[in-house]
Amino acid sequence: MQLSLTLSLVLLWINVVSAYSIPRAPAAKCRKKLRRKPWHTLSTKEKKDYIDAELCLINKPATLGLPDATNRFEELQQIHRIPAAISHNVGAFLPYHRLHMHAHELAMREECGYKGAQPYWDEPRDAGNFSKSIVLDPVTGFGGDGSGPERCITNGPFIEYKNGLGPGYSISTPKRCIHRIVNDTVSLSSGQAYVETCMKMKYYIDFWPCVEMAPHLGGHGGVGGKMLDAISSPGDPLFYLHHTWLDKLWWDWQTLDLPVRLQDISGRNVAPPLSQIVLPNVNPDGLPIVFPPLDTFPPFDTVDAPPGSPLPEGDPGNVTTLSHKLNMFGVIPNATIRDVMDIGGPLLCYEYV
Ligand SMILES: [Cu+2]
Repeated sequence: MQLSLTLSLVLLWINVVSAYSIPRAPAAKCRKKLRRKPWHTLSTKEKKDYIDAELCLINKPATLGLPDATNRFEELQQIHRIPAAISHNVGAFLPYHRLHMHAHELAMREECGYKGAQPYWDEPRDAGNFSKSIVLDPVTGFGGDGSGPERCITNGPFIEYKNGLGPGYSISTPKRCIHRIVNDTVSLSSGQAYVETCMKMKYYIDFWPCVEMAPHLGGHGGVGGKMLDAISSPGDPLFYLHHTWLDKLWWDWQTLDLPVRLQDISGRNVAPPLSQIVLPNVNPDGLPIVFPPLDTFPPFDTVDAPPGSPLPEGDPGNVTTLSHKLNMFGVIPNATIRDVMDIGGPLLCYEYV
């Protein structure tokens, strides 16, 4: 009696824990892939559903006890900030962000009743002309450019939202509006010519830095403000559309030689401090890269990882390998790079259409 009571209490506890704190384990097989589409092809209703789900995450209390994150949206931002020094300028850049996009998509679907997939911003359509993009539409999109000394957004569904995470690793008190400094010239780096340069790369060791430089900069710098914050940019919901597009670029490149590129991962796993990285001003094909004005970046003293930040785990040496661990800090189970190489695999189970 005593034993069976203890046993059933243990089972009850396991049920409670698995229902509330450990997200569902992925299916053993991918049966029905989620279809990720470009934003401009979504219906008005699909756009609204996505934005409503983002607002739902913003309005849901935090559950993980991560420092300074006050809601679910900020927990997803915080799991980008904490490991930012080991997920940028390193081989894990694309795998880490692939899993992060998946975590966001899953949170929307499982916690906010969203039925769709994570959309992406097809940036070459708007490169050089971000200010006119329908992504920034005040009614069906994410609101437009910022204005005034604080460069706060002045319209759109996120106008009321204030975020305290950033700049860089620092915290803002009081919290700040979502700020943007749209720059059409900087957005040129998301153009097709830059994408094609990267697509020509034979190995991941060249492909990853190519993408992290020009197309990656185009979205972050073309929107500017919060989006230009390498550490805290997931405080602007546009972050997820931008990085899902970069994920698509990686997948497009992988599919050019799938058997080889489902295995091809490399690159250093520790980067120099962000404030010491010197960026090239041309891409590998010699196309010019225009940077946003220096004073629009987060202050240098806020971008280097604070003491105690995580170090890479799972690689036998200083090179990124398939067994490299991707830490999601409880939002979803941790995974390895091996788990995210195939977007149609059992863990991720999506496709780009
Ligand atoms: Cu990032």
